[in-house]
Amino acid sequence: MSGPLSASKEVEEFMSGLRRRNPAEPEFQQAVQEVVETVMPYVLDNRQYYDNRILERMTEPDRVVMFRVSWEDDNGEVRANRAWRVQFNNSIGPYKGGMRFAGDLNLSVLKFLGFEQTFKNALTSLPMGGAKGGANFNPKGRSDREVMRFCHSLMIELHRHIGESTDVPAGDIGVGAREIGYMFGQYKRLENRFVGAMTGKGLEYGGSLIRKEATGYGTVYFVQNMLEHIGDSVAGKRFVISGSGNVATYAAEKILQLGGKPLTLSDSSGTIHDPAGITHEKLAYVKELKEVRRGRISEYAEEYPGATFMAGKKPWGVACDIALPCATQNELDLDGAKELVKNKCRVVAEGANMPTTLEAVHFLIENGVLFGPAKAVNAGGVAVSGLEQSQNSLRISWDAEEVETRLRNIMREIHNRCTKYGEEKGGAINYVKGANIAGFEKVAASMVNYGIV
Ligand code: NDP
Ligand code: 2IT
Repeated sequence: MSGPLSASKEVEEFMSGLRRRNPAEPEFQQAVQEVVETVMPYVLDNRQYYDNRILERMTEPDRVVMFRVSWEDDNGEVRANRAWRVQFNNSIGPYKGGMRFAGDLNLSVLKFLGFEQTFKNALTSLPMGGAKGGANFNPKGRSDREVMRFCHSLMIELHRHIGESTDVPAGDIGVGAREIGYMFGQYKRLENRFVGAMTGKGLEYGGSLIRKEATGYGTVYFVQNMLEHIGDSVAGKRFVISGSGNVATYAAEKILQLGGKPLTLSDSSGTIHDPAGITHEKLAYVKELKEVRRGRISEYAEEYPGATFMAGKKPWGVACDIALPCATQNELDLDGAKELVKNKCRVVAEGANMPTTLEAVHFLIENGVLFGPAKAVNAGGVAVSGLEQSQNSLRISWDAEEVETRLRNIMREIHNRCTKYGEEKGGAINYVKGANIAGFEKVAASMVNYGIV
C-alpha cells in the first residue's frame, strides 16, 4: 500500500465493516470505536500495523466458547442457563480476565469486555492476554447452595478451556469470593491438580493479599497520579462514586486513607448521598450490608439519617470535584456528564469497565475535564491477579505491604505510559489516546513478530 491515507476516512471504513460483521453488538462496537478513533493515526504512521491488518485481527476474538449450564434450584426445579468464555487475544501471555454473572449478560457485553481486557492487561506490563466470561445467571436472591450448584455445574464444562498457562479467570460483577471458591473447588476436583488456574482466590487457598482491594485502591492511585501531574492531590477533594460492590467500596476506603471525602454510593435501585461524608465506620457497615447480608444500599439511609436515598437516581447530580463511576457499562451518559461539568467536576476516572458513553467521553474531554479511561484506571485489579499468579507459580506469598507497593508502582507506570503516548500540543494529557496507543503497541508488535497468525 502507498500514498497518504486519511485517519477519519479509515476509521469510518473500518467501523462500517466491523458493524457489518458484528450486527446487534452495540457494546462491542462502542468499545472498538473508542480504540480505533485514537489508534488509527498511529497505525497510519506505523505502516507495518496497517499492512498487517492488525486492527482487523485484534477485533476478532481468538475463539468464543458458549455452553449450557444445567442445575437444580432449591425447589427441585430444573434450570438451564447460558455461559461463555471469550478468549480474545493471547499474544503477550495466557488469557486472563474475569467472569461476570448477570441476568442480562450477552455476547456483545462479553466481547467488549474481552477486547478492553487485552489492552488493559498489556498496560500493566505483566504477561497476560485478554479474555472475559460469564453467565446469564442472576445470583441475587439465590441461596448459597443454589449458587454452589450453579458454579459447580458451570465448571464441569469450563475446566476444559482454562488452566494456569492457558486461561486464568477471576471475578467481576456478581462473582466474588463465594463464587470463586465454588468454581475453583470444582476445578481442582475435576483436574486433580492444585494450580493457579483462577485468581481472586481466598487467602486460605492460594489467594493474594490486596487482590480484594486492588481495583478500588488502584483506581484511586491512578487519580492521585493524574492530580499530581497537575500539581494537586486527593486530600480535601469531594468524590461521587457509583456502585457499592467490590470496586466502589475499596475506592472509597483508599480515598479516606488519602484524606478525600466520599459523598455517594449506589446500586441498581438508586443512590445514597451522605453530605457529612462516608467514614471508615460507615464503610464497614456497607461492606457487611453488601457482602454478608446481601442487602440494598437504600438501607444506608435508614442506618444513617443524615443521608438521603434517591430512588432510581444516579449520583452525577451531586456536586463534586471528582467522579468515579464504579458500577457498570454506560451508566454515565451525556446528561450526567453535563451535570458534572455544570457543577465544576474536574476529574472523571472509570473504576468500572466502559461506564461512560462515547458522547459523554467526548463532552467531558471537550470541556476540559481530566478523563481517565477504564483500561488504565481500573487495571490494578488484574495487575494484582497477575501478582497472584506469580506467587502461585513460586509457591510463596508476599505480605500486604509488598503487594500494595507493587500495585502502586504498576499504577504509576501505567500513568507514565498514558502521558508518553497521550500528550497533546500544549502539554495536556489525553488519557484515552495514551492508554489506547500504549496498550495497542505491545500487542500489535507481538502480532507482527508472529507472522500471519
Ligand atoms: P460487584 O458485583 O461487586 O458490584 C457491582 C455494583 O454495581 C453493585 O453495587 C451493583 O448493584 C452495581 N450494578 C451492577 N449492575 C448494575 C446495573 N445494570 N445498573 C446499576 N448498577 C449496577 O462488581 P465489581 O465491583 O467487581 O464491578 C464493578 C465494575 O468494575 C464492573 O464494570 C467491572 O467490570 C469492573 N471491574 C471490576 C474489577 C474487579 O476486580 N472486581 C476489575 C476491573 C474492573 P446491584 O447490587 O443492585 O446489582
Ligand atoms: O475487568 C477486570 O479487569 C476484572 N474483572 C479483573 C480480571 C482479573 O483477571 O483479575
